[in-house]
Amino acid sequence: MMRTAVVPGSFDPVTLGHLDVITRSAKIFDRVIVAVLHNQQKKPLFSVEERMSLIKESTNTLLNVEVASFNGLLMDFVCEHKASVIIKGLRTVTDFEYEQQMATVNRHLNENIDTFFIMTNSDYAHLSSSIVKEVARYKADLKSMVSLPVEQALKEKFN
Ligand code: COD
Repeated sequence: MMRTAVVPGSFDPVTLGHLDVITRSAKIFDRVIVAVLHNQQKKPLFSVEERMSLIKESTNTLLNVEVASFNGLLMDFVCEHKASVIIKGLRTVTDFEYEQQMATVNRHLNENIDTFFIMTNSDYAHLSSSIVKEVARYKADLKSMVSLPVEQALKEKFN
Protein backbone atom coordinates (compact mmCIF):
# COMPACT_ATOMS: atom_id res chain seq x y z
CA MET A 1 0.00 0.00 0.00
CA MET A 2 1.27 3.43 -0.97
CA ARG A 3 1.64 5.73 2.05
CA THR A 4 1.14 9.44 1.44
CA ALA A 5 1.98 12.14 3.99
CA VAL A 6 1.10 15.83 3.88
CA VAL A 7 3.52 18.44 5.26
CA PRO A 8 1.41 21.62 5.63
CA GLY A 9 2.46 25.18 6.36
CA SER A 10 2.62 28.80 5.30
CA PHE A 11 6.23 28.51 4.09
CA ASP A 12 6.64 32.30 3.75
CA PRO A 13 9.39 31.43 2.82
CA VAL A 14 10.55 27.83 3.26
CA THR A 15 13.57 27.58 5.65
CA LEU A 16 16.24 24.91 6.20
CA GLY A 17 14.14 23.83 9.21
CA HIS A 18 11.14 23.12 6.94
CA LEU A 19 13.38 21.42 4.36
CA ASP A 20 14.82 19.15 7.06
CA VAL A 21 11.29 18.05 8.06
CA ILE A 22 10.38 17.48 4.37
CA THR A 23 13.59 15.50 3.65
CA ARG A 24 13.17 13.26 6.70
CA SER A 25 9.50 12.65 5.83
CA ALA A 26 10.44 11.70 2.26
CA LYS A 27 12.70 8.94 3.60
CA ILE A 28 9.83 7.32 5.47
CA PHE A 29 6.77 7.83 3.27
CA ASP A 30 6.26 6.74 -0.35
CA ARG A 31 4.88 10.12 -1.34
CA VAL A 32 5.10 13.49 0.42
CA ILE A 33 2.89 16.44 -0.53
CA VAL A 34 4.00 19.83 0.75
CA ALA A 35 0.75 21.81 1.16
CA VAL A 36 1.05 25.60 1.08
CA LEU A 37 -1.78 27.51 2.77
CA HIS A 38 -3.34 29.98 0.32
CA ASN A 39 -5.68 32.04 2.48
CA GLN A 40 -3.96 33.99 5.21
CA GLN A 41 -4.88 36.73 7.61
CA LYS A 42 -1.31 37.97 7.91
CA LYS A 43 -0.27 39.35 4.56
CA PRO A 44 2.48 37.07 3.22
CA LEU A 45 5.73 38.45 1.78
CA PHE A 46 5.70 35.89 -1.02
CA SER A 47 2.66 34.99 -3.15
CA VAL A 48 1.49 31.39 -3.00
CA GLU A 49 3.01 30.81 -6.49
CA GLU A 50 6.37 32.19 -5.34
CA ARG A 51 6.28 30.10 -2.15
CA MET A 52 5.46 26.97 -4.17
CA SER A 53 8.21 27.48 -6.72
CA LEU A 54 10.79 28.16 -4.01
CA ILE A 55 9.84 24.85 -2.35
CA LYS A 56 10.01 23.07 -5.73
CA GLU A 57 13.46 24.49 -6.48
CA SER A 58 14.68 23.56 -2.99
CA THR A 59 13.38 19.96 -3.14
CA ASN A 60 14.11 19.07 -6.79
CA THR A 61 16.43 16.20 -5.80
CA LEU A 62 13.68 14.53 -3.73
CA LEU A 63 11.76 12.53 -6.32
CA ASN A 64 8.79 11.56 -4.12
CA VAL A 65 8.02 15.15 -3.01
CA GLU A 66 5.26 17.20 -4.64
CA VAL A 67 4.13 20.75 -3.91
CA ALA A 68 0.49 21.93 -3.89
CA SER A 69 -1.55 24.75 -2.39
CA PHE A 70 -4.77 24.66 -0.39
CA ASN A 71 -7.57 26.86 0.87
CA GLY A 72 -9.84 26.15 3.79
CA LEU A 73 -9.52 23.04 5.90
CA LEU A 74 -6.31 21.04 5.86
CA MET A 75 -8.28 17.85 6.50
CA ASP A 76 -10.23 18.30 3.23
CA PHE A 77 -6.95 18.57 1.33
CA VAL A 78 -5.57 15.47 3.09
CA CYS A 79 -8.65 13.40 2.18
CA GLU A 80 -8.78 14.63 -1.43
CA HIS A 81 -5.18 13.52 -1.91
CA LYS A 82 -5.75 10.13 -0.22
CA ALA A 83 -3.06 10.82 2.37
CA SER A 84 -3.05 9.03 5.73
CA VAL A 85 -0.76 11.23 7.80
CA ILE A 86 -0.13 14.93 8.53
CA ILE A 87 3.46 15.77 9.51
CA LYS A 88 4.39 18.73 11.70
CA GLY A 89 7.74 19.89 13.02
CA LEU A 90 8.22 20.68 16.71
CA ARG A 91 10.69 23.28 17.95
CA THR A 92 9.49 24.56 21.32
CA VAL A 93 6.94 24.07 24.07
CA THR A 94 4.91 26.80 22.37
CA ASP A 95 4.88 24.75 19.15
CA PHE A 96 3.79 21.73 21.18
CA GLU A 97 0.84 23.48 22.80
CA TYR A 98 -0.38 24.92 19.52
CA GLU A 99 0.14 21.69 17.58
CA GLN A 100 -1.55 19.59 20.26
CA GLN A 101 -4.69 21.70 19.87
CA MET A 102 -4.55 21.49 16.06
CA ALA A 103 -3.99 17.72 16.15
CA THR A 104 -6.98 17.28 18.46
CA VAL A 105 -9.27 19.37 16.23
CA ASN A 106 -8.05 17.52 13.14
CA ARG A 107 -8.63 14.18 14.83
CA HIS A 108 -12.20 15.20 15.60
CA LEU A 109 -12.65 16.10 11.94
CA ASN A 110 -11.34 12.72 10.77
CA GLU A 111 -10.21 10.01 13.18
CA ASN A 112 -8.55 7.97 10.41
CA ILE A 113 -5.91 10.63 9.78
CA ASP A 114 -3.10 10.91 12.32
CA THR A 115 -0.67 13.75 12.96
CA PHE A 116 2.99 12.70 13.25
CA PHE A 117 5.55 15.01 14.84
CA ILE A 118 9.20 15.33 13.91
CA MET A 119 11.55 16.87 16.47
CA THR A 120 13.49 19.75 14.97
CA ASN A 121 17.12 19.24 14.03
CA SER A 122 19.01 21.22 16.71
CA ASP A 123 20.91 23.06 13.96
CA TYR A 124 17.62 24.61 12.81
CA ALA A 125 15.62 24.80 16.04
CA HIS A 126 15.93 28.61 16.11
CA LEU A 127 14.64 29.09 12.58
CA SER A 128 11.25 30.41 11.54
CA SER A 129 10.05 32.19 8.42
CA SER A 130 9.61 35.42 10.45
CA ILE A 131 13.19 35.30 11.79
CA VAL A 132 14.52 34.70 8.28
CA LYS A 133 12.56 37.70 6.92
CA GLU A 134 13.85 39.90 9.71
CA VAL A 135 17.46 38.87 9.05
CA ALA A 136 16.93 39.47 5.31
CA ARG A 137 15.45 42.93 5.93
CA TYR A 138 18.70 43.98 7.64
CA LYS A 139 20.73 42.35 4.87
CA ALA A 140 22.58 39.94 7.17
CA ASP A 141 23.93 36.59 5.95
CA LEU A 142 21.22 34.00 5.22
CA LYS A 143 23.35 31.03 4.15
CA SER A 144 22.85 29.00 7.32
CA MET A 145 19.08 29.60 7.30
CA VAL A 146 17.67 29.07 3.80
CA SER A 147 18.42 27.37 0.48
CA LEU A 148 20.16 29.28 -2.32
CA PRO A 149 16.97 29.99 -4.33
CA VAL A 150 15.28 31.39 -1.18
CA GLU A 151 18.34 33.49 -0.33
CA GLN A 152 18.23 35.03 -3.81
CA ALA A 153 14.48 35.62 -3.68
CA LEU A 154 14.79 37.34 -0.29
CA LYS A 155 17.59 39.58 -1.54
CA GLU A 156 15.42 40.63 -4.50
CA LYS A 157 12.43 41.40 -2.21
CA PHE A 158 14.46 43.61 0.11
CA ASN A 159 16.58 45.43 -2.49
N1 COD B 1 12.27 23.00 12.60
C1 COD B 1 11.28 22.10 12.57
N2 COD B 1 10.00 22.37 12.20
C2 COD B 1 9.74 23.62 11.84
C3 COD B 1 10.71 24.64 11.82
C4 COD B 1 12.03 24.29 12.23
N3 COD B 1 13.01 25.21 12.27
N4 COD B 1 10.13 25.80 11.43
C5 COD B 1 8.84 25.50 11.20
N5 COD B 1 8.60 24.21 11.45
C6 COD B 1 7.33 23.51 11.32
C7 COD B 1 6.22 24.16 12.11
O1 COD B 1 6.20 23.72 13.44
C8 COD B 1 5.02 23.68 11.33
O2 COD B 1 4.68 22.36 11.71
C9 COD B 1 5.52 23.62 9.88
O3 COD B 1 6.92 23.58 9.98
C10 COD B 1 5.06 24.80 9.03
O4 COD B 1 5.46 26.01 9.62
P1 COD B 1 4.89 27.43 9.07
O5 COD B 1 5.21 28.46 10.06
O6 COD B 1 5.33 27.62 7.66
O7 COD B 1 3.34 27.18 8.94
P2 COD B 1 2.13 27.46 9.95
O8 COD B 1 2.45 26.98 11.32
O9 COD B 1 1.71 28.87 9.78
O10 COD B 1 1.04 26.47 9.27
C11 COD B 1 -0.18 26.28 9.85
C12 COD B 1 -1.14 25.44 8.96
C13 COD B 1 -1.20 25.95 7.55
C14 COD B 1 -0.66 24.00 8.96
C15 COD B 1 -2.51 25.59 9.68
O11 COD B 1 -2.81 26.94 9.87
C16 COD B 1 -3.66 24.93 8.93
O12 COD B 1 -3.75 23.71 8.85
N6 COD B 1 -4.56 25.77 8.36
C17 COD B 1 -5.72 25.34 7.60
C18 COD B 1 -7.03 25.41 8.41
C19 COD B 1 -7.22 24.18 9.24
O13 COD B 1 -7.43 23.09 8.73
N7 COD B 1 -7.05 24.34 10.57
C20 COD B 1 -7.06 23.23 11.49
C21 COD B 1 -8.40 22.84 11.98
S1 COD B 1 -9.41 24.17 12.52
